[in-house]
Amino acid sequence: MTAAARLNDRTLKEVGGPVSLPQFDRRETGIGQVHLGVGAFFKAHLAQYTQAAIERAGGDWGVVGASLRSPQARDELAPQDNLFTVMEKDGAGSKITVNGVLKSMLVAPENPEALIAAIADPNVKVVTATITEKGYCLDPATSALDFDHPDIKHDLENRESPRSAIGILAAAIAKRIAARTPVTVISCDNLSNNGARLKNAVCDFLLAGDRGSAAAIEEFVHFPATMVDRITPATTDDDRDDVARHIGLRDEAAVVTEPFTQWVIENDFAGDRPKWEEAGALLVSDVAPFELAKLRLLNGAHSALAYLGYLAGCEFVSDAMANRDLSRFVRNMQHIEIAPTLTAPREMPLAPYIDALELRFRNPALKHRTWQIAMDGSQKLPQRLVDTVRAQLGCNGPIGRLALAIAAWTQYVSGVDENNRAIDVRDPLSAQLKAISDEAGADPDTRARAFLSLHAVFGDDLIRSDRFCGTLASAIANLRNHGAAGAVRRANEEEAQ
Ligand code: CS2
Repeated sequence: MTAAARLNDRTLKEVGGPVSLPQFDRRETGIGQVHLGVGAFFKAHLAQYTQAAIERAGGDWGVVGASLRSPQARDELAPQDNLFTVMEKDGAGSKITVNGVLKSMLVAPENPEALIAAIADPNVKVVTATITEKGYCLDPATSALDFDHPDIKHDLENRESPRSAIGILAAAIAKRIAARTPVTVISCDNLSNNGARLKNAVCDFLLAGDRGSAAAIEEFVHFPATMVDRITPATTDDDRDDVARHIGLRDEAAVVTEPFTQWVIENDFAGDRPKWEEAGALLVSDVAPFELAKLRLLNGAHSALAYLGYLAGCEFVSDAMANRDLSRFVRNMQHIEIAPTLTAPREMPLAPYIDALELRFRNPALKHRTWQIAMDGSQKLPQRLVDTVRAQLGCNGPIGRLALAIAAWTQYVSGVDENNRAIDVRDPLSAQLKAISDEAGADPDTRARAFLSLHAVFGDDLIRSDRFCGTLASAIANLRNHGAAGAVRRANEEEAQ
């Protein structure tokens, strides 16, 4: 269906149905936040927290949004005066909000100087970032900045026209240090110790060019850690049509998400900030236990469902969950292999969290493609599955299911599925992963050792664990002989005996 008019400031009053509209004066609200990486997640999560914070506690917290690569988000939002719809959906129905926090959009490659100036503006007190795991350009072994990364090399030579998020942040932070205007920079990506990682990357960049002393960075810039959570698949044409049916206007920038949302932020700010706690965010002194629980139980299970589910022919996470063997396998993995590696935060007991995850993954209204989650596995596996293996190896705990999920990844990145159909593998290391797979050939033991030698994903310790090498080789053989569905069934049967 095509609704005639487009959502924008003028048509906002025509929005039909029970839709929440921005309850603040967009025009009068000044800018206080810059966000790097305006994608579906930002719209469904951070923008909603900021909108609710402004509505409940006021303040000049309008947002300058930035895209780091393509102009698409800006082009979708421009005819809409940067308004967009957030539709929360589950089997029971939907709830719709129009979000109005975005004041303007910048596209970094078109004008990096404008983005640097926006971040350097002293009125901006917080910078939030969703730049994905690979956006940090870190050496996975040391967590130091990867000075061999092509974008970092480029940016060190072109400091005023950088192209990486790190180069952009560093250029702006150098200006803020010179002007002595403090700022808080908040990483909102699914990485453990995300604040410290972002700080490392930016500090390494600045120190490499004598642009700031470590002490000045400490004094003027804070990098709190956060745990962010809201499952938000890429928007589809069907989603846009559904939104149009509900609001009576076309919205090319709409997002569809789940009702659940969570944000835990380390209470370490350099200055003022939106009152996000009024919107339900939790401010704590230590984010690590929340972050680890979420990364391992949610994202770890997500990646397992993505690789095993994809190989078993499931297009969406909800299809994978509808497969009784797979959902049981993942639940066992969470309870038996992941939860024992975690310390539950008081506010987040693990058994109810796992139960809630099951319902969230089953959400029939979200079309979350296994292929989407499978992307960038080399960047995601370390904190989602490999660290959990490491923790279990340390106490001789169970690792069979984690190994099967990792084995499914090795199959997935080979570029062909069980029926010899090509897989469109998206990963910064895709060429290297394919080469490892091709060179290793079919022998499970050789394959296990070849993949475990990949330092960027497995460090240098796991190849030395005979136990893990053996378990991974068995999982690879199991997958080869029985297919993903069969291997998962066998893992469940073994557990029942
Ligand atoms: C997902 C996450 O795409 C993925 O890798 O696992 O984006 C996940 O949906 C979010 O972390 C949920 O908060």
